[in-house]
Amino acid sequence: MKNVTVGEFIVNTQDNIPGSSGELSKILSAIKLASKIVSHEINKAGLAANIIGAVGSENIQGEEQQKLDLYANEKFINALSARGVICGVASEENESYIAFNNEINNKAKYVVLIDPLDGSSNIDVNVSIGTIFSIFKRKSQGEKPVEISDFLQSGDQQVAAGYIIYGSSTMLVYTTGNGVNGFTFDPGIGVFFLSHPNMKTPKSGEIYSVNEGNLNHFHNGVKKYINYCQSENKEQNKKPYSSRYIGSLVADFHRNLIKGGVYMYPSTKKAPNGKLRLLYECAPLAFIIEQAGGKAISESGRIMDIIPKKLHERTSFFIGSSNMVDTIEQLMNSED
Ligand code: AHM
Ligand code: MG
Repeated sequence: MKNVTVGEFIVNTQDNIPGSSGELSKILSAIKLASKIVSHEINKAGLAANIIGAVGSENIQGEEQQKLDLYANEKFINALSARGVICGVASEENESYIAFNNEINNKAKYVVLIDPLDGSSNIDVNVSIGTIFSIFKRKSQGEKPVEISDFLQSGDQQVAAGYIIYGSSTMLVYTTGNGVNGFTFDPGIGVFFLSHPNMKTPKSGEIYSVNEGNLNHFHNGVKKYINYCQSENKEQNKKPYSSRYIGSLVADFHRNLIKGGVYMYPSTKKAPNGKLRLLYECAPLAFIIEQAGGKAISESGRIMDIIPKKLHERTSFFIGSSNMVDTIEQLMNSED
């Protein structure tokens, strides 16, 4: 098979995107560029002491910011603004959205929401981390600065979404609503190649991923599901599932997408609305899993249906193989 680069793939599939005028391709290309720079920096983290560790500040959500969080944030935002193809960006690391308020960017149709470096508390211990992004069409009138309403859209309105995993290799996985494709970075020549075309997740899996330290505070339905995961049923040929939790959303999601499984971050006493953020963590991964044949829900329904009220809104989150998510939903409904 001919080696297809992500650049060639984007150009070749652009015609399948309704109303595409090349701008979306340029956004994906900006994300690709920033991800290479970030990947390079992450790989040096063990060698360059000045790039690991906390900055000493917290983001708006009270989380300690790592030096690489801020580095990645700057690289993605700079790459996205430079192409003149988006009018604004919202990031986990910034309290408010950023309007690229100039003549060229104000004419652009799209906004991007991004978690530049998710799972960054894992950087110092050499565990996989990731970037998650979501792309929407602006709703407000063009040629004016973007408004908050341009960002507060339900997951169903996404035009594209994806993630980059900085793992044993760096991969870019994205969807524009026509299936999911994965590209692996070849650091020798600095190019992403199509390695996982048309990704589909198994309907059922045998992996569950959850921070079981919080078990006592979970919804009764979730507790029952975890009990089910651990149980054995000879008649149904069910063995206990494997528990796998990295604590790095992109890495846990990526493994489960390929092998089949479910990732859960239920509401807890400490995080009554869940911990993860709807707009730049949950909704983009929900778009991807649905495109791969899986499902994503919160404790009250489908993730892609939620209309956000604020930029950094949190939600409970259950995502993965469709049969597994269905069972969780049934158990939660029966325990109301
Ligand atoms: P972050 O955006 O501050 O990195 O937090 C998100 C991370 C996810 O990657 C991960 O799945 C989760 O938080 C782990 O949380 P916990 O340590 O509570 O299990
Ligand atoms: Mg995050």
